[in-house]
Amino acid sequence: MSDPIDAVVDAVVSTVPDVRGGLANRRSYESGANPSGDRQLAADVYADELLEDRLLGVDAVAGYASEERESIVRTEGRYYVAADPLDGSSNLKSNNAMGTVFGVYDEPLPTSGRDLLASGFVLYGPITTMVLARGGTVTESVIDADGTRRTVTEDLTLPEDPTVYGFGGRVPQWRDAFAGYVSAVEAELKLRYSGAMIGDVNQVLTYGGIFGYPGLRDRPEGKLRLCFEGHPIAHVVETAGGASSNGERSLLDLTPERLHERTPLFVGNDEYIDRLEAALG
Ligand code: P6P
Repeated sequence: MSDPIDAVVDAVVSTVPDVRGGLANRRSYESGANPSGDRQLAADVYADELLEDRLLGVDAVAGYASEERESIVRTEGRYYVAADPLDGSSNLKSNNAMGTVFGVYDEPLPTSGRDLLASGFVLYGPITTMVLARGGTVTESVIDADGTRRTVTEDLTLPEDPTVYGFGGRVPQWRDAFAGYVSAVEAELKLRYSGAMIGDVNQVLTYGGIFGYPGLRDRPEGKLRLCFEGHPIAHVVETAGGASSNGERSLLDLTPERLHERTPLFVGNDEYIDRLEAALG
């Protein structure tokens, strides 16, 4: 019998050729919005429907939760998958990177990030890659046009000499303590911010540094969703030897009360996370 987590990951991989091939003609906005109030592109809906179809076809999957859907689709199974089907889809109009974020939880959602068994993301960049964290290690693969997955990096770890930073939100909305922290960081690192979390997180995984979307004056909870973005990305970066935080503690120690709950989100080298928590403390 095949490993059930492998079957979940393979189901995500099986959507890649269709999603990548379907982007060019799905750049229009749908009439509706997602549960977070974000406008939905046709590509968001398409990727979400593909993921639901493929993941619910896996016997081990008991539920599929999506950033694009109000509630969880439940079935018989063991594991619960949360996905942001197309993180950064607003980049489609400007032809910049975006991708799919997913987490495989051992408990019904919403639940603690410590219940993650695997997490990862598919990055639709100049090439298509998957970064996967499971079993205490992070692997990077290339996914070819025919859906073949080829490992290119084993035991991926954050570089010890950080290079890049990127923070979301409008600067006037940054709280004073955070703005002061950024003043120090920008004197040490190079700005890399693309508007798609996983593109920016992949820069941090590649070059070292820190990415974040802080709590803002007018939006103290920040923008990014804990279950669909915070937990999976924190699990990847912490497995790669880095750290995560909501400004106080690891994102993995947080349990959302609501499925679409937002959180301030920071991931990167532990030196920068430690300094952030000291600055906001
Ligand atoms: P802003 C994309 O919409 C997203 O959810 C993340 O992928 C990204 O990091 C952030 O929002 C970008 O937000 O406010 O810079 O457009």
